[in-house]
Amino acid sequence: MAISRLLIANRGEIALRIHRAAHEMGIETVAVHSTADADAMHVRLADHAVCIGPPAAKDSYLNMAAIISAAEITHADAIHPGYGFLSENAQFADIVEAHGITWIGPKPEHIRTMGDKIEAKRTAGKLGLPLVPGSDGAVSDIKEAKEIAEAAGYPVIIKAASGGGGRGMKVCNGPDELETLIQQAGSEAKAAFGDATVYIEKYLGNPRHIEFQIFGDGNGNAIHLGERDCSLQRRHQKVLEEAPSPVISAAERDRMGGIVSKAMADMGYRGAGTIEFLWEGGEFYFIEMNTRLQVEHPVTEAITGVDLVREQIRIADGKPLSVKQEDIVFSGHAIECRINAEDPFNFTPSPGLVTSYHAAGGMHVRVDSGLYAGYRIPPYYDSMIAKLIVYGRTREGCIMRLKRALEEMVIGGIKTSIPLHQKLLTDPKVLDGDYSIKYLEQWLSEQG
Ligand code: MV4
Repeated sequence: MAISRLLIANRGEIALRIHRAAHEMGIETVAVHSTADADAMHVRLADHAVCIGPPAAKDSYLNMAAIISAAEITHADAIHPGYGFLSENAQFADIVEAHGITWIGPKPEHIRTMGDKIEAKRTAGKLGLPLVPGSDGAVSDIKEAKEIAEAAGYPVIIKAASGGGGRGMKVCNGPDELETLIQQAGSEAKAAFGDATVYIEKYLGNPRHIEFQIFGDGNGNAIHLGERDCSLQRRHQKVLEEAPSPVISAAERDRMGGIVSKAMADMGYRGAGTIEFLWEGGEFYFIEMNTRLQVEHPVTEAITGVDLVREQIRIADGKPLSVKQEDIVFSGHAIECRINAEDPFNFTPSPGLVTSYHAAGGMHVRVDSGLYAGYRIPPYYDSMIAKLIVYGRTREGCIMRLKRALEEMVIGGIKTSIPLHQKLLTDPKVLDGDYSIKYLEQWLSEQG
C-alpha cells in the first residue's frame, strides 16, 4: 500500500517541487526526462532517472507508453503528473491505475467531467456553486441561442465546451452578430479541439479571477484553503498571483469556502483541485475547475502552512486529510512572481546558457527553480524558469520584501521577466490591489 517510489511525470520547477516533498516523506523518486533535460536539477537529485524520448513533448512528457514503461522498469509504485502535460488526461489516469500504480491525482471520472466545460458547469450548478447566467448546456439552434442571449443580456460570450484556458472564446455584442459568431466559434473549436460544441454565457466586462484551493479525501470529506487572486494575466498566462485576494473579506472567504468544500465533499472529490471564479460586483461566478496542482499553489502554502504536494501524496496513499477545516488559519499575505526566460516587455522567448545564478533569500522568501549557473535552458518548453514566492504579515510588508528579493535575484546570460515585475510593483493600482483581468494588458500597452 504505502508509496515507496514515486515517478515524477514532469519537468522543471514542479518536478523539483515534487521531488522535495517526496524526499521529505522518505519516498524515493524516479525522474523521467527528454534528451533535452538530461542536465536538469531534478534529474540529478532524483534517486533514479530514465530518458523517455526526444525533446518534443509529444514524444516524451506526453508519451504515455514510455512513462508507464519507465515506471515498470524502475518499480515505481506511484506517478505524480505535476501540472500541464498529462496531469488532466483522464485516459492516462485510467492507464496508470490499470497498471496497479497509484495515481496521485483526482478520480479519472472527475478529471473527465471537469475537462468538458459544459459538464463541469452543469455539475457545479447541481452542487450549488453560483454560475454565470447563460445556456444550460450546448447551443445549436439559433432561435434558442437568441432567447438565451436575450435573457442573459448582451454582451454575451460564446465558449467552446472542449476549450478552457481562454481558447476558443468570442464576445458577442448584439443579436445581429450572434449567428455568425456561433458558427465561427464552432468551426474554430472543431479545428482546435475536434469538437464544435459551444455554449453561451453573459459576458462579464471587468471581473477579477479568483480561485479557491480545495482538497478532498475521495470519501466525502473536503476542505478549502482559501482563495488566490490571479487577475494579473497576459494572454491567459498568469504573471503574478497573490493570496489572499485583496478584495475578499474573511466573512466572504468563509462563506464561499464553505460552499466549495461542501460541493467537493458531496462529489466525493479526491486530491487537490482549484475552483475558478470570476468575481464582479461583489458576486462569485463559477467558470471552470482544474483537477490538478497549480503553478501558483505556493502562495496558499505560505498563508496556511499546509504542504499541498505532501497532502496530495498522502491522499493518494489512502490516508485521511492531515488537517481539519477548523485547524486551517489564514495568516498574512503571499505573492508569487513567475520568472520567465523571455524579454520582459515584448515577451519573446530567451532560452540559452545561464551564465550566473543567485537566488534571493532571507526571511519568508522562497525560490522554486531548477536553475544553476552553467545550465542551458532548452528552447522546447514553457518559458517559466523560476517562481519567487514571498510572505509578509501584511500585503504592504509582503510587497516591500518582494521588491527586496527581486533586487537580489541574479540570472545572467538570458533575459528574464524580473524587470517587468519590478516595474509592475511601482504601479499605484497594483500596489493598491485595484486591478481586474484586463489591467495588465492595458498597463503594458501604456508603457513606453
Ligand atoms: C469569461 C470572461 C468574461 N465573461 N466568461 C478566460 C479563460 C477562461 N478560463 C475563462 N475566461 C474568461 N471567461 C465570462 N462569462 C472573461 C474571461 C477572461 C479571463 C478570465 C480569467 C482571467 C483572465 C481572462 C482574460 C480574458 C478573458
